Amino acid sequence: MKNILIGFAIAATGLAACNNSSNQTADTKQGDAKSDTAMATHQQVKQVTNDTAGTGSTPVTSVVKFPANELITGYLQLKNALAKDNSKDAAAAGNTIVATLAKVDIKSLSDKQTNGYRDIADDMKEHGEHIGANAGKIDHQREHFEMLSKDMADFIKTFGNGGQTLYKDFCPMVNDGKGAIWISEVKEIKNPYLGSQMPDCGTVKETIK
Ligand SMILES: [Cu+2]
Repeated sequence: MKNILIGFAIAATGLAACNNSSNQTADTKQGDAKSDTAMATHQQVKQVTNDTAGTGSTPVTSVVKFPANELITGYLQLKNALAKDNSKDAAAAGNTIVATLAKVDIKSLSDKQTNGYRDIADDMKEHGEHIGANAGKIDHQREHFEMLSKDMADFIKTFGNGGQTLYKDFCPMVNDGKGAIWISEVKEIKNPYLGSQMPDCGTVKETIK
């Protein structure tokens, strides 16, 4: 009887692997330390925007024009291309992300924002460039996408979701068994790491409204 129970336990663990078990450490690890600063920066963004709008004396051109939406859109295009195993479109989206980052007028951000942004943007740029330069090497693109997705999650925490509901998804089967997250605009799972091999592997871990 004991053996049977152990057998069940093992089977249950195996099944849970594609669902929810292994990522809890990942989420908690990433969470608390960062969220305080992230929230603070986010508040700051709002405040600055309001101030600028309020003073009236500020010329329209100096209003913070931060392409948060464009960056998110570029990332989502990349994510969808990878989910379709389309390395060429993924490369194009990687280049779009790099081009969008180049448009950011860093002088329009406050010092505090600039620091938060620089860390994320430098990293994003590097991954965008590698993805753009590696059409035809989808495995390599996916490695960079894994790191870019963490940047994107940080970016959204800091600068918001651009007004659209987003989902933070997790697949425990990739990244040498460590699992990986991605950001999606649809609730349905479409795995960008495994593509057609296992399109629906993963779960929604967080809804970002
Ligand atoms: Cu690379």
